[in-house]
Amino acid sequence: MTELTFPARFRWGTATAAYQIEGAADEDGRTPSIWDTFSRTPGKVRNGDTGDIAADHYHRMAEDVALMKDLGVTDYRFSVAWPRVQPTGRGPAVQKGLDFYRRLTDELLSADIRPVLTLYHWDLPQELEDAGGWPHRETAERFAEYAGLVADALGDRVPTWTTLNEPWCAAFLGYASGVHAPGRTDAAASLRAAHHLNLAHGRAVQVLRAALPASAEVSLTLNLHAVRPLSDSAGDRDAARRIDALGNRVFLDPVFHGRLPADLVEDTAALTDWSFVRDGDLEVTSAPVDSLGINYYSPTVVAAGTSETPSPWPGAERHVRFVPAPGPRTAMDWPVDPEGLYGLLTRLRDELPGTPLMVTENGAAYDDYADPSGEVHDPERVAYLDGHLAAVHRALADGVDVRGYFLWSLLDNFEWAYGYGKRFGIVHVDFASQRRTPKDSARWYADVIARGGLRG
Ligand code: GBH
Repeated sequence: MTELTFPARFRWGTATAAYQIEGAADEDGRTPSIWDTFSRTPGKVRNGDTGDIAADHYHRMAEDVALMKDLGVTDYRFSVAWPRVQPTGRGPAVQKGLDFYRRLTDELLSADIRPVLTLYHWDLPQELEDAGGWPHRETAERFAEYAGLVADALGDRVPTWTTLNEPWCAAFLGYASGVHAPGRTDAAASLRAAHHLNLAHGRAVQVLRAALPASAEVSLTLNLHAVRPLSDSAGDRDAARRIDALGNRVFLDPVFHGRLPADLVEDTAALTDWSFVRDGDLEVTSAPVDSLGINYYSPTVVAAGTSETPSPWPGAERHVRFVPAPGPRTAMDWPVDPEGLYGLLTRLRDELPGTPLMVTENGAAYDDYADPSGEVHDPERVAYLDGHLAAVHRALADGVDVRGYFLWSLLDNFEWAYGYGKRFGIVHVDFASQRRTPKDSARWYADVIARGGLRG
């Protein structure tokens, strides 16, 4: 079989997020974020797990960078914990918090790994939630100020900046279905949150452009939904249109086209008149970015019907039924379907010509097996990753400008509402001893990077 070779300059990365790996929740001036509050609230996270210690990355950062160096990755995508840098979400930066990220980026640069920094991966300072959170307009301005603090401190050493990770999850899992922090179930508030996240992104882009060197790349990451109607019926196609609006265009249109999707405004009219979108906002949300990051795990199949409330799909509950996609499943029970990734990439090639794309997350949770010698085997994860990278290769061959791929995740970590029970790492973490053991998938990825492609 022929090898699937990737472009010589393709970026091969791994990804993590602050709250999922760092631990040290009360150290060096860090105060609670909404995820500390949420995870410490009984019943919110499986098994009562919290990020208090997580993978203890705050104290093991150098060891973790060394692991990546062994893998041969070219890039590392991490997030900065807002409550470490600006604990109350207001006022000056905490030097010790910034120092950690300065040491991390220096360690990466000396390992010849490019730092890709995300400003917000869901850990809003609790004080800002107490003041109203993302449904409150001022939070966007607070975020822009925080972005400026981080840019002033790290702008000389970080080449790639991402404003938000998955605002869909922040808005709709956080404020509509309530399965993520802060756990609110207010459909109308979640739509305000979505707009204010777009506004926060745009304001941060403006601040970053002013603070960073001209060579810096500024981006955002969306968890886009590969939506498919169950059948070609008008009702099923309408369901797919609604979920495309609420899952994709609610962010893509304001950010890339400076407009709100007209059908979304109509679909949600019973919840809001969207008057929180003020004159000039859509110019801010569409401040030009240098690329778009896409996180993809599994496809979404929908049909005409109804779904349970509270749901993360405000206004769609009486029109849309979610249909389990066929085929194999991961340990999250998410369907495995690389075609969904291929479909998203080719769609974006057509809809956003000239915008370079990055797969900023892709990966899978599986139970892995340690053999008596201590080696950790995860054949399903290798198959999942191989299939999805083959889809990326096919997209490249079809003219999609995909610049890189970040595997989620480097380490087993705190999987949000699922706690430590779900493992996405290519490096196993024993959470009692904090021992790291690269899995078979880590060796497989190192081999892919070394040969610059798949064995075909
Ligand atoms: C990402 O979110 C996060 O950025 C990351 O922190 C996290 O650890 C990682 O993924 C793994 O979860 O109902 O079966 O159709 C993922 C966002 C949104 C993806 C909900 C799966 C539902 C799948 N997820 N979606 S399904």
